Amino acid sequence: MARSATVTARDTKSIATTRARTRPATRPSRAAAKIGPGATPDAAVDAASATANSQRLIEFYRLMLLIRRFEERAGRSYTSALIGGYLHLNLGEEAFIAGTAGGMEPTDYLFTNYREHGFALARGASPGRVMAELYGRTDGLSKGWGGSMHMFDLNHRLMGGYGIVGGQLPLATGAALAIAYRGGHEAVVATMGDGTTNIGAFHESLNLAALWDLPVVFVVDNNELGMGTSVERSSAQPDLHKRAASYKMESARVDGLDPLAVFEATRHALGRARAGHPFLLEAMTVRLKGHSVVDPASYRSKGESAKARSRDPLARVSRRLLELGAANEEQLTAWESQADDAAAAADKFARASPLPPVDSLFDHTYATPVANQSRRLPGDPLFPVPPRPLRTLPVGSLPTAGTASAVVP
Ligand SMILES: Cc1ncc(C[n+]2csc(CCOP(=O)(O)OP(=O)(O)O)c2C)c(N)n1
Ligand SMILES: [Mg+2]
Repeated sequence: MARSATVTARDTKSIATTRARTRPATRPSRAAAKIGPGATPDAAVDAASATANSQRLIEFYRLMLLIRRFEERAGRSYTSALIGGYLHLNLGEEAFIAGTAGGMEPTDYLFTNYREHGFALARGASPGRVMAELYGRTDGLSKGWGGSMHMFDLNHRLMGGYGIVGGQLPLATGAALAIAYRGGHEAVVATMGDGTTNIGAFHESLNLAALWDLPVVFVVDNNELGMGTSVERSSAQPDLHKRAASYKMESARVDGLDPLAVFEATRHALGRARAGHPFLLEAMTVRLKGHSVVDPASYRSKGESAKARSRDPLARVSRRLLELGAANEEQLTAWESQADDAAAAADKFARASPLPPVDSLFDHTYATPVANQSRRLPGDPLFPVPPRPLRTLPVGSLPTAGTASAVVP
């Protein structure tokens, strides 16, 4: 499939213009209406929590902007053939990521899939190191060995980054089992796509987590599409959170376009998990572009694509900030350009980072050297493996059928 059929400069621009230029609503917020003469003590509490929520919403929005600008820039570099391999972007899932990561504690562990750049940023990895990983450079989060789908950052307890659909789920369940043995406050969050709920590992993991009361929250990012197949066409029970019932597991569905709702839901689910009740959370998100950057998403009608664009979470949150009076147009514009600058700086850092030396290509393939095996792949033209000396056998020495084996190595 030709890359030219993917994210064009015009396309990215249309996504980049995420902020609907709406007027601030004249209607005051619920909490603001309660302040002033006649306000009750409860109103003061309400107002304080409204302020805290506005502050949190601003932080989430700025993170969402960073993810959006980062992803758009990565998409451009990919279509310019500066980034190789696959590239799956988080365009449309920014609110979900901000809320999920925001609801976790720094000591919690996150296992996710190949659509994870935003999660790496949200967990606190430097944008430059995340971008350098996409470029396959030594300063990358996985030293350039992992690329887009395999980001690891132990410092921020980001445990990958997996290209095999559902591959992260048994590992996350195992990590939760280790925590259960060890004791303590930590918990595990395992995110996945909607299509992943039809993989065997999903059911095996939920079953064991429920049987053993593990501190794990399974989070489904329901962007309504596997690669190109809708949930309705692929899942007999399209209300995916209801699948938890098979395992007597608690579950909920949340609006994945609302970062505060996702934040609250994640905190609640993690609270339950820490108390030994694993949880299945389903967040309804949207995928603004194709499955990966090379997918023109021609299986979606124009109407469906337009509907997806109308659900852009950035436009929603910026509108809400204006309505709440938590930000004005100038602030929104300033935050946009700060996010632009951060993505540009990440790109510059990545391009300046050296490529790993060629002879380190197979380093870290094995945790420990495997006995009697070359570290290089046999037949690899870069690292020729010395041919094995051929043994010529004297005539008549070959074993005949039925005789004890004279094994010829
Ligand atoms: C075991 C396995 N089967 C198939 C694939 C190919 N594949 C990659 S992503 C994907 C769709 C997954 O959809 P979903 O879980 O909804 O995640 P999304 O990409 O929408 O985030 C498939 C089938 C794979 N990587 N691994
Ligand atoms: Mg999906």
